[in-house]
Amino acid sequence: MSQTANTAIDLIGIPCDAGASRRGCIMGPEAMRIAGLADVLADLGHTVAERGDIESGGATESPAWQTPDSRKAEVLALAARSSLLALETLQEQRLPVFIGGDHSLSMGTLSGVAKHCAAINKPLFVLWVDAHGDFNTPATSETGNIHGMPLALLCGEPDFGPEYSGDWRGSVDPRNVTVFGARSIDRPERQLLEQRGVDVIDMRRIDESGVVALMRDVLAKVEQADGHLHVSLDVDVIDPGIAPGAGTPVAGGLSFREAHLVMEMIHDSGTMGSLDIVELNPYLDNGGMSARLLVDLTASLFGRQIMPRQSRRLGIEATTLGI
Ligand code: HAR
Ligand code: MN
Ligand code: MN
Repeated sequence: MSQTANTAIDLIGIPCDAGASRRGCIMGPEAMRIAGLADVLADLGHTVAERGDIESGGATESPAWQTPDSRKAEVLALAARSSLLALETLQEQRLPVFIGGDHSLSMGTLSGVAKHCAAINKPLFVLWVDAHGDFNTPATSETGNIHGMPLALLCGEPDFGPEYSGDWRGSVDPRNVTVFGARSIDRPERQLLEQRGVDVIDMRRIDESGVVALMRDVLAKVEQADGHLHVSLDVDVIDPGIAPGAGTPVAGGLSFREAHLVMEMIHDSGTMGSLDIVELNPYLDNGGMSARLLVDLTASLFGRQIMPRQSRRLGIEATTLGI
């Protein structure tokens, strides 16, 4: 399934911050609603269902009072529910948009997506758009924060103890993963990413080659394999100057137009079948600035265009398709 005109989209909030060290991204789903996400997508001609929030358990208690074990348990319980919901939504031919919440939620969403892809025999590709690699393990992490680990767990790293067992473990092939926009990767994390064959498109490569050439290669692989593309969009990939609502900001991120261009190219490829929007921290945001930017980026992902243009794939005017 892809996001052609009139896609059935389910908006699913996953309010959690137990995977992060700074609180606040539990408010991310509500901020995205206030910034108008549903209306913007409906205005593009899509059929949008607001599915509300996944029950997040004990997240109201301050993590400072919680033990690392109880936070871990909370992350894992939420992942189990998210995984089921991802699978169910895709089985119903709807495109799930998961709104976080910290990035640990992707172990749940992606494992459900992976199950769906396995059932319909479609190769799964992951585009992890993030300042970070999120490829730490409990053995390599300097912070112990689970939002820095989901990709490693999904890609089957053995360093995770039995308490991490679940469908997510090893459900993603690291050779089908691209990290895009990276500029903060811990040393042992870098080694693992290299060893497992993850393609890390760091900011230097983006500076040197530009978004277009790099994204064309990424998307061509998915198109050739007729794959399902899962996009996991971490707000901190964008430069903190224009997206301050991030708990772990890193200087030197994607510009406004670079970020939009990535989204526009994904849309035009017609390959995206599921999406996470994560790490928005409204508590740190500047009057909704980052939330609004994320809503606009999502609009680009779902077909908003400055001017109508030739569809690269079909070779006909996009306007005649109503997109
Ligand atoms: N690499 C650091 C760690 O493991 C920072 C991870 C920050 N992660 C996110 N998601 N904000 O990308 O703690
Ligand atoms: Mn992340
Ligand atoms: Mn990040």
